[in-house]
Amino acid sequence: MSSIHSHAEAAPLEGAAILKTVEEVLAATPFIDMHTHTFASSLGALGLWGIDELVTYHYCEAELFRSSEVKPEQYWALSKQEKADLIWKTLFVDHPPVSEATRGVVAVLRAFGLPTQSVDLRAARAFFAAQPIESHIPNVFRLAGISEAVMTNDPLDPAEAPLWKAGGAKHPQFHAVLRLDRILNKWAEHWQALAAQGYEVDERCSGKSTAEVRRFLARWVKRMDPVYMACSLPDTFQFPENSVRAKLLKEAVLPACREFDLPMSLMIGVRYLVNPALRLAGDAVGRADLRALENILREFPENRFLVSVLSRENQHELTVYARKFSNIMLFGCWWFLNNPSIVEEITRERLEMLGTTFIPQHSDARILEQTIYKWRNTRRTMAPILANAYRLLAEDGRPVGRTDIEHDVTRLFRGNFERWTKLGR
Ligand code: FIX
Ligand code: ZN
Repeated sequence: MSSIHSHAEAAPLEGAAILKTVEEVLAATPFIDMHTHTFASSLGALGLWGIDELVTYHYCEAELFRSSEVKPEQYWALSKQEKADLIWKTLFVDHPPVSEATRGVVAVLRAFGLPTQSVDLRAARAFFAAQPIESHIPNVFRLAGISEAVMTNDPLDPAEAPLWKAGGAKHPQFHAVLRLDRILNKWAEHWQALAAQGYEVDERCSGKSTAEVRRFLARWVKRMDPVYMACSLPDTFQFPENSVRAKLLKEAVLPACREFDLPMSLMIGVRYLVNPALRLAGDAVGRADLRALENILREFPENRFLVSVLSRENQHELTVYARKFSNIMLFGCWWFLNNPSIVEEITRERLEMLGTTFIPQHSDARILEQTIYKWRNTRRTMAPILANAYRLLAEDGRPVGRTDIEHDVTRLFRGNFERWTKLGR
């Protein structure tokens, strides 16, 4: 990254010019979307896209049950199109779509020049049905202002694993991640899947089990070439702990991350399926005891961690931990935090306490076109936050130029992730 000193003096920015320049630089910088649930087209039907998927996003499903008399069991019995029609009528026709999730669908329709106030989804369905996915993906990424997306890939997913064994997903705009929730959080349910593949593991994770899990991870690192390993963790997560999860983290996953020089992503604070009837929409949030994270950061200084925490109440102490340990990179305003009012609060605090040494956001898109509105929202929220920081810096006596802004925006939305992973090497 070039030195910033030469240009700033040349063209110090003042007043409205600061915000205008920040907006221009945010718009012109292609971001790396470092956590999504989107998939390269070579992974086929795993990748969700189009209007029916957008409208039946689990965020919208959660909101449907607040506005409709329909019961979850009745809803799940409907076809995908019937579900989408019901949600469209309930959340977009019967009521103005003012929530973040419903506004997002409107923003996607407008991005493609589609009507946003139709009584039905016929026009949108016809449009998306006419899009060849091979050209649609780069077009969506262009509209979203991202150069590449990082997937979430589960080596024990019966629908996904065979696709990787058959050749996987070589695509310049998609990077893989080895997602380990089934192994770390649900060992009792999934150890047999490893045993069935010839790994000498057992339910109590004894004997050769951790070494065999390392062998399994090494096999999948070679197969997927991931940019990091990842796991979401409950709000009750503890470390150290007398548990299979803690043992696997310590003896298999973190050593494998060191062996392959990969960061480990810890996404902490989920209360899984507090309402199982809502399926994917049934998870909630809980405040976590971040001393578990403190212990991990201290005990494994040779490991790099990408960390996102779900609870708003945990954010300040999390940011303080990032000042204490240089092996943690904070990322994103995850899931229930991905609302402009909360993103603003968290991002201001991080900027004040960490400068530009964090990754402000990821989209967590489950449907391809969601990247468009999620990054549009992020750019819209980030601009005044960064402009305010530069205004204060200029007032304090250090003029700010366009190069400073380009430097920081690139660092926040590309450089930090590239440095933390091997993407930059
Ligand atoms: O664990 C995760 O990666 C979460 O992002 C998802 O499980 C969650 O369902 C989601 O879609 C959040 O936006
Ligand atoms: Zn996610």
